[in-house]
Amino acid sequence: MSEKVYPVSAEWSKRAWVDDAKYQEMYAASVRDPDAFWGEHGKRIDWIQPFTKVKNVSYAPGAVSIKWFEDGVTNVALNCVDRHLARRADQTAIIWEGDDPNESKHISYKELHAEVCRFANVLKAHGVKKGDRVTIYLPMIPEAAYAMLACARIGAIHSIVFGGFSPDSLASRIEDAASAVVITADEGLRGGRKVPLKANVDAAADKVDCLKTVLVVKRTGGSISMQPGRDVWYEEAAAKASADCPVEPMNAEDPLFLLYTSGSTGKPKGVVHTTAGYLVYASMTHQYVFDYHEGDVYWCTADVGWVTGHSYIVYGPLANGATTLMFEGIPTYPSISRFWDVVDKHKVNIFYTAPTAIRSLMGAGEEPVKKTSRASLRLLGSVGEPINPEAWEWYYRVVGDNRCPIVDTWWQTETGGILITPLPGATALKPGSATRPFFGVKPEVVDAEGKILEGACEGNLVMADSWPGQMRTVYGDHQRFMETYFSTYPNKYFTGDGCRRDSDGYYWITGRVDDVINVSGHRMGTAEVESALVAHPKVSEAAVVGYPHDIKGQGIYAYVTLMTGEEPTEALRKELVAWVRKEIGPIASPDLIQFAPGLPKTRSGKIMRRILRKIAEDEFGALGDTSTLADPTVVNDLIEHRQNKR
Ligand code: 6R9
Repeated sequence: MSEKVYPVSAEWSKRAWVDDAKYQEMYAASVRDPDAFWGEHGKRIDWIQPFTKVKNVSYAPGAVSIKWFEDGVTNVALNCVDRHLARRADQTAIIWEGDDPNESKHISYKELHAEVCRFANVLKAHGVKKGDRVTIYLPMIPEAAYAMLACARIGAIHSIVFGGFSPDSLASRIEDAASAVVITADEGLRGGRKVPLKANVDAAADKVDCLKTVLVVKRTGGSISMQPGRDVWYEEAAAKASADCPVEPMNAEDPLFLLYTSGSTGKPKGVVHTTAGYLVYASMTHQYVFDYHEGDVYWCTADVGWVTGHSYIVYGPLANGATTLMFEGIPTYPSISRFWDVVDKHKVNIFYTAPTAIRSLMGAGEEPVKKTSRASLRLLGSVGEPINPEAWEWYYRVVGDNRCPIVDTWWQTETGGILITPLPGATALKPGSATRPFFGVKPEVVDAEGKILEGACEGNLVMADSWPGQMRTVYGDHQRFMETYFSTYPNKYFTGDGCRRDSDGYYWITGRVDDVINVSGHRMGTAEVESALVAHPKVSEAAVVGYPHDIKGQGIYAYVTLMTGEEPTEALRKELVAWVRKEIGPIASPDLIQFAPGLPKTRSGKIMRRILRKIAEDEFGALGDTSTLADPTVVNDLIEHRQNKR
């Protein structure tokens, strides 16, 4: 662990919204009296009917219920668009930077308003009403933001599916949400390559019954097939739609969106976020964590298919009247300097990306960074996985020229917004540490039995109380919500992460302690990859674990047992990798497949992943107790195979 500390500069503590004294004061107030604190900050958004109640939360076993501002009425699009028209109609809301560096555009708040209204009217014309679920499967084009805000405007619940997911993954999400409308594009464009989005929707549509309408945005003009009666060109429908659409009054606790995310067991679950608490929390964290001030140009490089794109490309920044940059492409196209070229082109002040991107750019050396100016940059951010101190130092020194603080923000799809993070004017930085809790956040470190650990310690990370951005339920399965997050440690929210707290009270996230792996900042349930593998006719059993990977953080390691008589060939290995890509999507591609004649199981038939993890990590000496295995010799076979492969 790094011992280095980077103190807050005098300039930063002066210019920022909060310095350390103010942080201490606000934090203390937020946990002493959450009702008073959030009652005040709840006013940062506009209300159609103000709330009179603030927090109404129970983490009680079997009766978990989370409500914030429950009698207030508002609308997210009203807050992200309409309320800015009086003061900033002509200010740029979204800077869109295309995959091709010659393509970009600025969308003002006034234009955003017209586009969102038009989109909302198209949805209405196709029968979408308040409470209906709309699936969005779009590339990183402005229409993605228009579609999200259009849903919010009319009270429909959006469910965005990342464009890298396969037709099967898309189909199961459409089905689970019982979504009648899908919004997609003919094709996406990333790094000069086309992504067959509409063709994927066609394949998914064959597997579901609920789908009635597919709205297709024209992006590349590539040839696709349109099914009459079902498929509609968005541009044609929009040409007939009015640029005026009233906002639907929404209760604070009406759902805003679903976002499917992987857990340790079963199918991905639909994380439900609601209207007001989510928006208050996303906008407040965006302002304080990134120290957003009027006129700043802010860029988060995530995809809107992930929660980071929801909260910190669209909702948080737009609620704050910010200028948010949306990037269609990838960091290495057309050259490895692309991020920094875009920073210079649009004079970006605040830049928020993932450790995996930093590590991969680090590999190409300093020159592609140093040849750009980056003089506009003031603040850097990191999210998605633990950032190793080497990558942190490189980001700080090479990208930030030793003058930009880095906010290492820890949070989850479930948390809606950032929970543990430095504030740039308040928090001395330690490379690799997400540092301290945001206002209203009460982290605790517990041991396996649930005992609360004090002072410097290491254990599992839980939250002792709720914050407004917390997820409310799993779509259609409140029982699963309670079991997943509130049963391991009664009366606490269990994050699934391990962490260390040092003697300064700083938190160091050590990674997942459950069967979730984090590949380049993307969450994958080992169970999902396993069920894809065993669906292959030649596979009898599979066990998947994570292992340390230089660039991705974690790679996917699959142990595969074949059906009797099948040969473990190189060709079959390739076939299985391609199979998983097809079943789930490229982000789930196994990095290593080890054919295993048998897997280490307990006498009751449970696979002992702890052992498989250690073997994948090459820690053969640290296997722990293997005496409960049904057949302990399996382990030696696995180690031998692993060693032969290196
Ligand atoms: C926002 C997002 C959540 C999991 C989380 C943790 C890991 C995210 C992190 C981090 C260490 C950080 N994680 N940020 N670990 N330091 N700054 O990524 O949401 O996709 O749901 O992933 O990612 O393990 O539990 P999500």
